[in-house]
Amino acid sequence: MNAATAVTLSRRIEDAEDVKRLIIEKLKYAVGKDPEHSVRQDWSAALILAVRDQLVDHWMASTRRAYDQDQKRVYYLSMEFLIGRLLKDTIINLGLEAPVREALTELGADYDEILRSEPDAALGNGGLGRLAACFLDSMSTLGIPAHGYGIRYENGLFRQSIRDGWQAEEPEDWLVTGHNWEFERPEVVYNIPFGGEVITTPDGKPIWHPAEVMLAAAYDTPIAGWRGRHVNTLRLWAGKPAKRVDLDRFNRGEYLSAMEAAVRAETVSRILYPDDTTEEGKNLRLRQEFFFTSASLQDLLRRYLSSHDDITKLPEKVAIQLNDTHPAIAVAELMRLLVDTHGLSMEVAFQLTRNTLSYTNHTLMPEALERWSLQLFGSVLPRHLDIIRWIDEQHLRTAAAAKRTLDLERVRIVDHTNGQGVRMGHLAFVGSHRVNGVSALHADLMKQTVFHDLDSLYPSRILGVTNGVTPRRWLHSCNKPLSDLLIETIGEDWIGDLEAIEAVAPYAEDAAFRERFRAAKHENKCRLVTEIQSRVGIHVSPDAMFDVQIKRMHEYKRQLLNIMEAVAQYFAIRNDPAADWTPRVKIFGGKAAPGYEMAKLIIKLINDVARAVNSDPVVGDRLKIVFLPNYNVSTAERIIPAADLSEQISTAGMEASGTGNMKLALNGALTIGTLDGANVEICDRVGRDNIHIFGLTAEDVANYRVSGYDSRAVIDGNETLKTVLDAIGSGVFSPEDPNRFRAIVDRLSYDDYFFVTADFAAYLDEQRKVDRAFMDKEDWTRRTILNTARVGWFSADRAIRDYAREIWNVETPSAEEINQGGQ
Ligand code: KOT
Repeated sequence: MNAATAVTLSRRIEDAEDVKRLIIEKLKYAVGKDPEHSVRQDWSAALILAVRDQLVDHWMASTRRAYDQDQKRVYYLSMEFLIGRLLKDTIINLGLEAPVREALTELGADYDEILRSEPDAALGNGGLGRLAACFLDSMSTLGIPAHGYGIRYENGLFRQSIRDGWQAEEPEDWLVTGHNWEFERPEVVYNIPFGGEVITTPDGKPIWHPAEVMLAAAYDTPIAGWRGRHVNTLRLWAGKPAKRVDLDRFNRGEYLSAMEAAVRAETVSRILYPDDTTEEGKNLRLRQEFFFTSASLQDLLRRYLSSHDDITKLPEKVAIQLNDTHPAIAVAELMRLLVDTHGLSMEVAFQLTRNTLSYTNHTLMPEALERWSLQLFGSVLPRHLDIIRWIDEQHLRTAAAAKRTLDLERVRIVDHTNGQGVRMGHLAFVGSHRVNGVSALHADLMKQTVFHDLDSLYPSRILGVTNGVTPRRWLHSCNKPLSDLLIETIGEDWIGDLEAIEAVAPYAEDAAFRERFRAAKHENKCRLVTEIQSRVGIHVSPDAMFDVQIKRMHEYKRQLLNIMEAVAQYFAIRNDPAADWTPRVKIFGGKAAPGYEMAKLIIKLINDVARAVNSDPVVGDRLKIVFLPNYNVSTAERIIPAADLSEQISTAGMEASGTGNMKLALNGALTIGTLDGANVEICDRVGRDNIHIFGLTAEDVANYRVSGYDSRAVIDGNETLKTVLDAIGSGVFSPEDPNRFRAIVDRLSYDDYFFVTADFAAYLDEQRKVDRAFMDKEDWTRRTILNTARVGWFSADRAIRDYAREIWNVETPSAEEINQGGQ
């Protein structure tokens, strides 16, 4: 045994004694604290460092294997990674929960408290960022050599508090207590040029003379998958100045301006844009996108060239996935690097680029489709604008040669018509060999709408890869009562192969099992009752139905429809308190973009209605309304296991997929939803009897958009709807400011773009069916078990296998191999 192995062995955890020894060692020698005087923060740091050590050998082995076997690598470029806390998941993935718990108890520390003290890394806004995090987990689980590339934001998504019912925002400083998972890589830095001009040499070669060059510095977080055998890297880039201080200026006493370049460079990774539909702060946003994309491409090319000498074989060994258009500049940047740095021709570079890149679209909402003005684009990335014009010319030739009547202006990447701009969706499409939607319906709508012409030019480029979620975090780790019951009943194969969860379906007919399934749900509900009491001071009963809508606040997601139903129900209860009501707790959680006034007003409406309902003694436990502040990954992990009803009520055609819908169904909640996004496929799998579908279809909505929709007539024809809107609009819930919600009622009356009034009656009908169904405890439980049993297909592992097969051309092990411990 050589010295190196000896060190390795001494760090391996076999039992609680090892854990104790390692934690104490970390406390003393890494955190620098005497155990006697250590606070929770120190214990947390020590535990993370000790657990992180467990990953290192597997991490290095994974890297070595990729090199030795010359495996194809996958690079997932994403502006957002909503990873949340890592400690509990990593401990569970490594199978270390029992010894860690025991060790901490013996050391007099509280395991759960320590887990809670880890900051929730919110480097993302919502679904898109959380999907990226689930995909990292699955790529590690499947042993795919992969890197996530993103930005190491100093401030993640803002912290939300509710003041007097209104959303207030404060900066989130997750890095202040130190990110103990990461390894700084001071040696991995790249130049990132910006601005300036392109000058063509006498022999016709364009040379970019940037006005400014900053640095991108790498920070690595190891990401372990199930059983921890394979460990991948999340590499996040921080902006650094090429020169920290301008000494000349400093010596002249100009202290602030001496730091100017440093501040400018660091600004690029300062904050995550809190808006998940519109682009703001355009210049900085464009710089952010280029910054992390360029650093990532330079890094992966360096890695490729360190073991290959033929750059033209790049697509055989590298697949790059663009998570929406935020990294779409990769098309031009990869071309630039191949042509300007590696000397390839434009034609060859374009072939390689297209064969390497692929693009995932996450929304068709017009305001979210990125588009940069030519003026801005040319001033920040002049060389890229030239390259994009070249690509556009080639593309236009393809279009002109196609035997179809096409409006050529509409398919161009560079829009020469209204306002002139670069269409990033078009750029990503033209520069990719595969373009995917995130549900079957969404992929269809891509072909029918935004990408209709491009689809006809490049047929079979578009495909659907329905999203999925990791069963490790979203069942096994967040819902111990249910996970334990499942393991006892059907074993633990489902953790690494979620489709195996189908084996629990027959138990839906077993009364004793149903009882235990209900008991698990009840335990989770009791935990949430305590949290609701302590965080917002509302007492709710665990026997009531927990009706949950947790997601970003957006008009298309229609939290408004939900709260309007609550108002209708409130009035009905007041009218007839003695009737046989099904007790309900409506639970909301979600952040509104700070500049999105309507979404913020809807938060206020929810809280104003909650105040009236919760304090009305006539109502009592029949209806309670709770808005839980600062919804994030960790709160989701506590709410989802406790949910009975999952609200997935977006305007049909607008939610690309949804992933909360999958997590909630997996944890035994029934869905009330529209036929939108992945709800359609959830319905197909759980069966029409085990889901509550209502409302317009995407086709209905599209037809109304053409023929016109008259919400006034609908309101006039529905007494309940009229009463609800009159009450909201006249200040029944805001007596101190009767006109507060006028804008909401006006919008619904004159321009109900999200079809809230159109779906109102159907939604209320379906909710009453849900009420009746919930009263039949045995049948309700039977249906919830079937939901859990039948949504195994919505595993992120399945989604990643689809990407690997259909897009990346990468092999994955079979489910049996995963469960038997192979790679
Ligand atoms: C935000 C800005 C621009 C483009 C897309 C987005 C976006 C889309 N952010 N989150 N999404 C959601 O992505 C999820 C994962 O695919 C979907 O499940 C969800 O329906 C999208 O709204």
